[in-house]
Amino acid sequence: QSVPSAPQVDAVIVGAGAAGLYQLHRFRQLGLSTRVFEAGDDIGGTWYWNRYPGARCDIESMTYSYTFCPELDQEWVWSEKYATQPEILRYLRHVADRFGLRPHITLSTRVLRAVHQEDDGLWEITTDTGERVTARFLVMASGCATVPKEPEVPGLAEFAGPVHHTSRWPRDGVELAGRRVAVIGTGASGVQCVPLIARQAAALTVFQRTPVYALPALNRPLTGAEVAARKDDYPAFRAAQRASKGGSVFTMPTRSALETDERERTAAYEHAWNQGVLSALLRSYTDLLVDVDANETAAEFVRGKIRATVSDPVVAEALSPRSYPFGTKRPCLDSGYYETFNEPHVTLVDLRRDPIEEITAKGVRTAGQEYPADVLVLATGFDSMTGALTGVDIVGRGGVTLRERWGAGPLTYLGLLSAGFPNLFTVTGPLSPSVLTNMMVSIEQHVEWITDCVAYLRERGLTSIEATPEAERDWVEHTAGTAARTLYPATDSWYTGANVPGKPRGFLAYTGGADVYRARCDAVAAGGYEGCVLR
Ligand code: NA7
Repeated sequence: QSVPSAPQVDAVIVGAGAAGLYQLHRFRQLGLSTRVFEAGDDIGGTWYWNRYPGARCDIESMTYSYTFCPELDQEWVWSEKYATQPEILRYLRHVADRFGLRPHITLSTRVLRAVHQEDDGLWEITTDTGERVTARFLVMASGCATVPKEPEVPGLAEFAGPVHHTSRWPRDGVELAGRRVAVIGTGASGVQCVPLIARQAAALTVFQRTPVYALPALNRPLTGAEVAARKDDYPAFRAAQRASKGGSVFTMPTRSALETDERERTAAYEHAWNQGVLSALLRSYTDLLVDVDANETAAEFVRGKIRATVSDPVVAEALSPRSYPFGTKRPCLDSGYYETFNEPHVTLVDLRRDPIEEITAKGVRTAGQEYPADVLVLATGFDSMTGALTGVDIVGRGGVTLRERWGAGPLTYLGLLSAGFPNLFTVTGPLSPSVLTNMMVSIEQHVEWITDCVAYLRERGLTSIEATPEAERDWVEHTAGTAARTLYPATDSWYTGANVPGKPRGFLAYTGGADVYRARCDAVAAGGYEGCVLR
């Protein structure tokens, strides 16, 4: 069988979440024939899969939404300060319908393999339904928290009752009423589901390895007046978001925590706490993410709040993070998380004192005792940022896979391109700032850069772009050097790959700020794609 020299489509996009949908829209506007493959049986990505009780975005709804379409901003009405998973999924479905995207999306189809063909420069993409498609451009819009991670404990298969990872929650829900439920993991997903599970379960045992810093969400319905006010101001607000350091509009700090006296500092933290906004506390002072002593003032403030909320001092202490600085692991927004541990039917197991030995048919057995359970919930996170990329057999120049090339850690130029993989783009890829920002704004920035790049090539009759190994190496070094000036890299977290055993260790995001990063990406484009070979 001969290999076709003209692609069957101009572009293939992997994933129909917020990134894939917007990329499809922009490619269609550019006139590219495009196919999207989505493993789920509906669109939505993160907001399709994560339907556990309490799943909610922790960036405000009127901020965490697409910024590109003023009409969309005017017609869509968010109901709460923080949108639930079902509401965000409804929004993404509305976007797909509004922009006529569905006919180009193939659902329930996972891309298994993508091979760059040396002779014609096309990508040949193979799916789990046996389809083969050739495309000039391949865009991985496969998300940063896509591949679920199970706990590394023996016996999971022995458990007699249902086991559900939070990101694979059954559509029809899980029968929790009257059941004894065990939750393993206390990251964002654990913190969100624990209070809701506690309301239904007869008994709830929460297995915590590392405590989180959780701040109050202070979620509430939005009033008509505030929705109207934001809608009036949306164009300016959206522009400010795009120009901002993290995709949200905030006043940035100007003072050092250590140069502020304690009373004033506590008042500032109290004010930040009462905003119910994820990053408010971290934005109180300039030095919280670069100076351990400065950070400790904020960390201790949060611990004080935990002590004031949790009535049993031993439980309060177990819930208080001490092993890492505040904000170096992603903080959480909570709605009643700490209060839940005051309930008589809720038990916290501190795995640092009493580690899990195995899962048995009847429950979870630690070194100290066996905790019986009828339902097991795994809120144990993801192989974040690289898992969805290295999980596909992406074969570049010389038959080298992305997995092999990234064996010691991801190598990207701007988080967008990787040397040896011509015409492969990664939306919110590793070594971009995306996971430290409002993801929607980072997605849009990447999609627009990719779209402009493809337009640039087509206008000039070029067919390929590829990062040079030198430009890539400089970017990898620059991101590592930038991270090394912060407190981030020293903390074990999914930001560093430390949550997955055997995963290479390194800070996986760019810490220099989305504004600085955007300027750099724009400059690269304006300079005719510096650091890339165009053919
Ligand atoms: P996270 O933030 O990675 O949290 C996972 C949690 O599961 C965390 O508390 C882990 O403890 C715990 N965990 C993982 N493996 C184990 C084992 N083997 N034993 C015990 N406990 C374990 O995932 P989330 O889903 O909560 O949130 C992911 C992000 O998605 C979130 O930050 C948002 O940006 C969206 P550890 O801290 O590793 O000791």
